Amino acid sequence: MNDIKAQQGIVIAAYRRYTLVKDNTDQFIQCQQRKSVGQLVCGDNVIWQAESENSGVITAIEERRSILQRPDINNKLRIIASNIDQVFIVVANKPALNEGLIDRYLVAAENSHLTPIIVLNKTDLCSQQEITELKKRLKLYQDIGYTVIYTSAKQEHGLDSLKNHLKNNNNIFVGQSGVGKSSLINSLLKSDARVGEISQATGKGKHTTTTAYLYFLDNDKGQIIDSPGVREFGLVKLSEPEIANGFIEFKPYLGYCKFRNCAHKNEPGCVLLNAVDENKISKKRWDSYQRIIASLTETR
Ligand SMILES: Nc1nc2c(ncn2[C@@H]2O[C@H](COP(=O)(O)OP(=O)(O)OP(=O)(O)O)[C@@H](O)[C@H]2O)c(=O)[nH]1
Ligand SMILES: [Mg+2]
Ligand SMILES: [Zn+2]
Repeated sequence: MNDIKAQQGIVIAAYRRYTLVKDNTDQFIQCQQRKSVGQLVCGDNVIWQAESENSGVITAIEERRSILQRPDINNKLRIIASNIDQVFIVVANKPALNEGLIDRYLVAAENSHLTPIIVLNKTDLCSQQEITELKKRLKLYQDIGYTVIYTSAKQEHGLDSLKNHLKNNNNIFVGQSGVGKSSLINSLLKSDARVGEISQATGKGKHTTTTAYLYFLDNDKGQIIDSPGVREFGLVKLSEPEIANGFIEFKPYLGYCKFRNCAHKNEPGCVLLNAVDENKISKKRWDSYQRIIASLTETR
């Protein structure tokens, strides 16, 4: 009789045909799953039973401490990863920095109670003037209270600072395709995650990483999930108040408008509009908030 006792494991990657699980002794096991288990995602803690030396069957998922979700092409919400603490929003000058995308990730992270950190990668590709310009744009986020880290995966710059924020935490790298998420992980861990070229024609990434994959930091405790790049990050199923809450610098003002149901458009006594007028809230972020609210009504 095989050893069929229940064991714990963590989902490294959930593929279409099987799920890769790492057990407590650092062995990798290809698992099928009981139907009742439901959708498995990278980072899930699972209970499984051995079937042969390196295959098994997953019988249960332990409760998820946190999740990061995003809508798929059919606008259906999908969980990208579970049991994470921090979301590293990786950006670059190529593909171009897009504050709208950063803001959407920030809203998603805040609403999932995850700590976002912004990483500007590929600093080696920037001229001094470009760096100054990018730092100015990202200072907006530092002023609000977010951490911004500057890295070059290619020249291995900024990796110590990145590592300091990664250690002892469960982390996920997100961002547009081609910004260098997998390259950063390779530089950090000396791993061999697949890295792809940027399309010469469009200047965009080629969606090289297709499935989220969990890596472990060598000595320090900590995990990093590499996730597939996106073109856009939609935010379905968040309400207007949830979106406002995702703009953390709005928080001191929320609930103080003259009208309880203030839409913050042109109502008298709107403390948010007032704060924008007084430059206490950046006009750039305010416009971004309005664009997200407008996009909600478009998709509904
Ligand atoms: N010059 C330079 N190139 C980089 C750097 N980081 C990544 N690249 C290059 O950018 C391209 C895309 O890198 P990837 O690591 O595949 O990007 P990704 O974010 O994982 O992309 P997806 O998996 O498609 O989401 C590759 O050609 C890398 O060699 C960097 O710091 N400097
Ligand atoms: Mg990748
Ligand atoms: Zn208002």
